[in-house]
Order: sequence, then C-alpha cells, then structure tokens
Amino acid sequence: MTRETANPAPRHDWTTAEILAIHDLPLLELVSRASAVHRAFHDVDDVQKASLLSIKTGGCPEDCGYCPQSAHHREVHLGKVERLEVETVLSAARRAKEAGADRFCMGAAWRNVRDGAEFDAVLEMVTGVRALGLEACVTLGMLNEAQARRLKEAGLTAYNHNLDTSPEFYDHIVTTRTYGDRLETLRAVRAAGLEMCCGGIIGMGESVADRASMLRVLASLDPHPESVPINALVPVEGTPLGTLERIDPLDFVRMIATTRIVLPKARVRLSAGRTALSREAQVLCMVAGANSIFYGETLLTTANVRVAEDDTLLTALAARPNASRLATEQ
Ligand code: SAM
Ligand code: DTB
Ligand code: SF4
Repeated sequence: MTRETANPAPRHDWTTAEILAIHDLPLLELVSRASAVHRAFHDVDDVQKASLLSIKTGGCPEDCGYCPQSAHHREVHLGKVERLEVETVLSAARRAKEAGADRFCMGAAWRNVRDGAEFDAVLEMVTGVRALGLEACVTLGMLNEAQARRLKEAGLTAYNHNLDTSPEFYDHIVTTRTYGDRLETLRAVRAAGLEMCCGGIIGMGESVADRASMLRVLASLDPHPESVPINALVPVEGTPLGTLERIDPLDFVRMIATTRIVLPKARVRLSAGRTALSREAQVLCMVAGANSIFYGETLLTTANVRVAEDDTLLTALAARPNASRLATEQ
C-alpha cells in the first residue's frame, strides 16, 4: 500500500520534494491514489455547489497580475460598480438557493476590510444569507482578528483568502502585499474560529515545483483549510497575464489529484477556468478528488460554465433511475 493510503491521517510536514514526486507520478497511478484518498475521507456523491457574487467590482488598489479588478491594469474596462445594496445581494442569494446552491460566496475588490458603513453592510449580508439556510463565505482582502470575530458573530461560515502561488514565485505576480500579509490574515481567520477557504491559481507561468511548494504551505497550516479552491488562470485581456495560454486540462487534473492527497479532508473546489474543460475532463477532476464547483453564470467578472450545462453534468454523475432494476430484468 502507498504511504498516503496506509497512513491517511492529515500531515502538516510535507516537503516540496515529496509533493512533487506525487504530482509527477504516471497519470493513472496518481488519479487512482487520489481517488482512494477521496473515498476514504468523503462521500464521493457529494459535490458542493457554491454560488459566487461580486458585491464590489473593480478599482482595487492591489496589483495582482492575474486580476481584471486591479486599478493598475488600466486597459481592462469593467465599468466600475459601487458596493451592491444588501437587499440586491439577498435577492441574488435567494435565487441561488432556489437553483440549488449550498454555499453563497461574496467577493469585494478591496485591499483590506475597513470598519464603518461598508463593513456593516457586509455583516448584514452575511446574516441574511445564513437566515436563508445557506452557508456564507466572503472574500474581502486582508482583515484583522477583531474584524474576523465580527464576521463570525454575524454567522459567517468561512473566509476566503488565497495564497495564490508559492512563496518563491509570489513576487512575480503581486508586489503590493506580501506572502506574510496573507498568512497573517489567515491566522486572524483561524483565531476567530472561522472556517478557512484558501487555495491558489495555476497557469500563471509558475513551475510545477511552485505548485508543489504552494501545496506544502497549505499543508503546513494546522488545521488544514476546510476548503481549497484550485483556479486555472482565466487570462483577461489588458492584465499582465492576459496573453498566457490556458493550461492543459490534464495539468488541472494533476493539481487536483495532488491537492486531494496532500489535503485529504478538505473540500477541493474546481474553481475558475472550468469553461475551458470538457465535461469529461471535469469528471476526471472529480474522480481525482474535486468535490465542489462554482455554480452560476459568472464568477466575479468573467464567465463561468452555464447553469444548464452544470445541471446536465451533475445529473450525469447521479445514479441512473431504476438502473439496478433494469440490470436484473436483462
Ligand atoms: N480582493 C480579495 C482578495 O484578493 O483577497 C478578494 C477577491 S479576489 C478576485 C479572489 C481570488 O480570485 C484571488 O485570490 C485569485 O485567486 C482569484 N482570481 C482572480 N482573478 C483570477 C483570474 N483571472 N483567474 C483565476 N483566478 C483568479
Ligand atoms: C477563488 O479562489 N476563485 C473565485 C473566488 N475564490 C472568489 C474567484 C475567481 C475569479 C476569476 C476571475 C473573475 O471572474 O474576475
Ligand atoms: Fe484586488 Fe483581490 Fe484582484 Fe488582487 S485579486 S487586484 S486584491 S480584487
């Protein structure tokens, strides 16, 4: 038996070399090991549908190279949007619930959370989303422990704050905030007793060792993040990374499988970049351990897979009605 299936307890001492060795296994061996870990820790039929809404779009002072919302990338025209009203957000949450979402995630293009009317409105949104019976997640940039506690008191389920890439590659992508700043926000999230949603992006020109290194940092967090979004870069014209090629779908599969093995208990979310995957590639990602998707026509500013297509995919994954009866009749 392999080490990770024989001793499946989550580990915090992974080395980059160990993770890299797993990542680079022959593909079928990698996927079958990841699948075994997935089955050992999860109900494989359970795929979470997370709905996403941008509550404040564009004009962000940070310079993240991948992001269409950065004010540094003047060629991107988003049509600046002020913060949405609480009632507008709650109507969207109600529609998401009716469509079958489990979690409602709200994103703001802020460098950090500031106390005052804007933050108070977000707290109201969180309470309203929870009252609908949905899990609530927000991503608002950096925050301190007192702000994280206020979110917890408002009923927030999880806070999303991504590492994005490895510590070694990070300075190629973002210069206005440090890797240490990100880890400090994650510490505040944990100190407040919130669930942590933390992952990254592949396809930004990083090496495979950088991908492994990012997973090493995620695994060093104790406890591991409860959810881990793995995004493939959506190249947006006008951003510094806008001319990069989309990654090979099988590289996405490798990253998902490796994440599943290194972070066995986490919900691994097949996040941005799904529009470039065939239905079959998405199913392969799920076999390799992905158990959550963003569900809804848009991510924050870019297109997501259409809901009707996702419904077809999720129906295809479900057991065929009367399949066992038909089998015995034959
Ligand atoms: N401003 C907040 C922050 O950065 O923490 C929250 C919003 S930010 C858009 C959330 C995450 O979206 C980023 O950390 C990044 O991982 C992901 N993201 C942004 N643009 C992307 C793109 N073009 N392709 C893939 N992922 C992207
Ligand atoms: C995450 O890891 N991916 C989501 C969510 N967390 C907030 C955002 C993806 C954004 C993709 C680019 C866009 O639509 O602007
Ligand atoms: Fe701003 Fe977040 Fe985009 Fe960075 S990723 S530019 S912090 S909205």
